[in-house]
Amino acid sequence: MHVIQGQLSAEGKSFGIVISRFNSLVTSQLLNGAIDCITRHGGASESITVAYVPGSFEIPQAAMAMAASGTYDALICLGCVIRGETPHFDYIAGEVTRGLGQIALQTGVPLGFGILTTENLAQALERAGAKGGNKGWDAALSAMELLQVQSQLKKH
Ligand code: INI
Repeated sequence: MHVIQGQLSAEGKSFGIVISRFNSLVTSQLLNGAIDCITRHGGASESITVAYVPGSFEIPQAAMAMAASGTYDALICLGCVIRGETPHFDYIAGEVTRGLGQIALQTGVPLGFGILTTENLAQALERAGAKGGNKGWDAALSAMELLQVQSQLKKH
């Protein structure tokens, strides 16, 4: 039996992080979580590049450029879309999710999805370093694990 499992290690790997400035109160905490996760798993802070974009709608465009550059072993995308009084939320949340899914499949670059989609600010803050954990940390860990799974699949 062959079992392929990703080691949780960031040693020697380079990471590209795309972060939205919109709702920066929340996204800055997601960024702290992602960086903390990478460095506590052996990654070097010099191997992390952070690209800021205006809002979540722009995240896929920057992520695509980073993925196409071939410079990064894995990408982590961080954003926060909070529901308002209009259908705007649904369009942005749908586009960023669809766009990042496409980039992940088309480029094969491991991509951690750290986009919060919440009903209100309290729910977002809960998931950005409070009782709901830190989804930036989780996205970094997922990208790292997938990167290691892919490298084992290539060797297998
Ligand atoms: N961008 C977000 O990241 N989160 C939001 O909640 C949000 N809302 O609600 O409007 C948001 N809008 C900006 C959007 O992502 C683009 O930056 C903007 O439309 C310019 O293209």
